[in-house]
Amino acid sequence: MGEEKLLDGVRSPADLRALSREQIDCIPAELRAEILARISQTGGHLASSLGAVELITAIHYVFDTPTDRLVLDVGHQGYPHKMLTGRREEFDSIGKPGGIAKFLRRSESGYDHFGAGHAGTSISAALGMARAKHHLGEPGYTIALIGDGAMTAGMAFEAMNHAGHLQEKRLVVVLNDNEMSIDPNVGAMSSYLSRKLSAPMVRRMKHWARDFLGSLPGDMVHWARKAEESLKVFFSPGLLFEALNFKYVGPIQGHRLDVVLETFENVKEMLEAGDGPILVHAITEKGHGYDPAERDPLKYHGVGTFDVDSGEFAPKKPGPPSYTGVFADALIELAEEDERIVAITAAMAPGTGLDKFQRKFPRRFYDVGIAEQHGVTFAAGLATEGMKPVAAIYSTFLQRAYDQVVHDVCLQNLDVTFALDRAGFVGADGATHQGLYDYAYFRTLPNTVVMAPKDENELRHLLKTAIDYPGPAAVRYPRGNGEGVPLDPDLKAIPLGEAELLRDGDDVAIVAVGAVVHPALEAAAELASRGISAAVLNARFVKPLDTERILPLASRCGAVLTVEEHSGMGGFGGAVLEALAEGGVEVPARVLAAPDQLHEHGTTRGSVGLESADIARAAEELVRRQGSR
Ligand SMILES: Cc1ncc(C[n+]2csc(CCOP(=O)(O)OP(=O)(O)O)c2C)c(N)n1
Repeated sequence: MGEEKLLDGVRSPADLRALSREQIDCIPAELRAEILARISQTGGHLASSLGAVELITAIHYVFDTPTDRLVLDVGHQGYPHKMLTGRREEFDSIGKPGGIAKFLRRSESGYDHFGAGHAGTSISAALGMARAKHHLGEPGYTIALIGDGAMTAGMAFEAMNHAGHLQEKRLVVVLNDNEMSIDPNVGAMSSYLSRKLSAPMVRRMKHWARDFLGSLPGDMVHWARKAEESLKVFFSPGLLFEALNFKYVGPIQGHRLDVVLETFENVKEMLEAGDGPILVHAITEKGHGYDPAERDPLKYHGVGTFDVDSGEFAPKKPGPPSYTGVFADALIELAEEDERIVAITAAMAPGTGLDKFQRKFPRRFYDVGIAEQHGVTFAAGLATEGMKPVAAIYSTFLQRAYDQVVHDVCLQNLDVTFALDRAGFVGADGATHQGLYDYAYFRTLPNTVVMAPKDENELRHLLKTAIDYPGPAAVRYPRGNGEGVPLDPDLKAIPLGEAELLRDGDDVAIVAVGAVVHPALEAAAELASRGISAAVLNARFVKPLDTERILPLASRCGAVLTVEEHSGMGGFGGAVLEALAEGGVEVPARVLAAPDQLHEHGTTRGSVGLESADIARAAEELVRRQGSR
């Protein structure tokens, strides 16, 4: 029998609010122990959740959730929230098919008011909720909890600007400032925020200034006030927010539960007195309360399974190099040859492999913060002057910068290379992170070249192809390990739009692109054993499409099956169907792709019918259909 915990009696925030002030003091330690015990078994976001324990506990204790809305930014820090809102028992299933999500979904709980996974959305959403309550005449405040990393997202400022303009009385923004994004945060804003003194010192300073002003003769007061303002600008980060019409509260020590509780009680009183919008600035430590994570918060941002006592991760199974690693090495090789190549990441240096590039070429590396939109237009600006920028951004996060891709890069036909990591299914991260829309969002744009390699070796060549191409080019590749194929020593550009016939056949043409080409080859081998002769064409290019190879092959085989790890709508298969229609090739055709639905965490190629056996089955059906015509 384990020790009895107060947390056992907390099934909802109402249970939490029934605890006394003495009792609530035990909750943070219990939550941390629980998060460690659970996440060490399943993997998940650790350091951010450990760092937000007191803030989340205090918000639920002081505010009347869910009437008061707590909106978490990104949602990766939300495990204490999930535990306090009745989902503690479900942590065994986090990130697994059918289980609770690693991020936030409205469908999961009445306490999750806004789905999240991408950064920077919380203030806009919370402001919208506050206005809705206003329009509907409903009670309640809205509280956005946002990290200093997410605060670097442009839309967070758009929302602050709007909230300040509206002087929204029901809105509280809690800035969880640990000076970290996934790794150290970047930007002038970040250094501005960290120019802080401890709260008591700031308070002492303000008192001193007030006493001093009171003692001055009238005409000197004006100048002294100016001096006080300058001092405040220098010592307190609040003025920036005050300029945006927010009442600034802080900085407070975000791991002192007593301080945090008292602050939120005061904030609630301010709200009741009509004193919003309010920004609470809390200083926290990423990974707080767990030594290994405090020492190396980057390592413990998102974890696999690990041993709590030693902090050691389960050993990785040896395997082929990751696509990310192969991309980074190829980019370094290319950059050694061409000084115009610079690399851009939006707060994802380790995730995209660009940390390696940064170590090699620190002056040719830019981390723009969680600012994909700015990152893309910044790349466009670099390109106008003859540089060759490579923006390495996850497929899912580039969605944020779509107009910048269209308006700033493609319409001006600028020489920007987009390296889209994590394309396809992403495993436990789920619906918010699936990379399933990039062919669609790129192939509709004039001037673009859109590519996907069949394996890590081809990635090297397609990266060179993209960088050599003097206009916008995107190359997308999946999460995880490559196929284990040998890597060619030299990089060579592939002629634009040239597909590759990997296996000839007569009965059906399987035209595949990206990481599903190898499964397509396996399917063809399987079909051969059943007496069906399938050709396999590795398209490599989604745009321009190799119609010179695809159309004759389709005509000759009399049936076409396209395969891609992308949404069927607007994807590669659609492009092939368009080309068949345009070319007057009338043969049975089918598109194998991700179906038009949400793909939650744990979705795999297998679960949506994109494995080799599914490809073989679909090809066989087509051949039968063709035979019965
Ligand atoms: C638009 C977007 N870009 C990138 C990411 C990847 N990402 C997830 S968490 C994170 C860092 C967030 O830092 P912060 O908000 O300070 O929270 P902390 O983890 O430090 O508590 C990043 C870059 C994302 N979720 N959304």
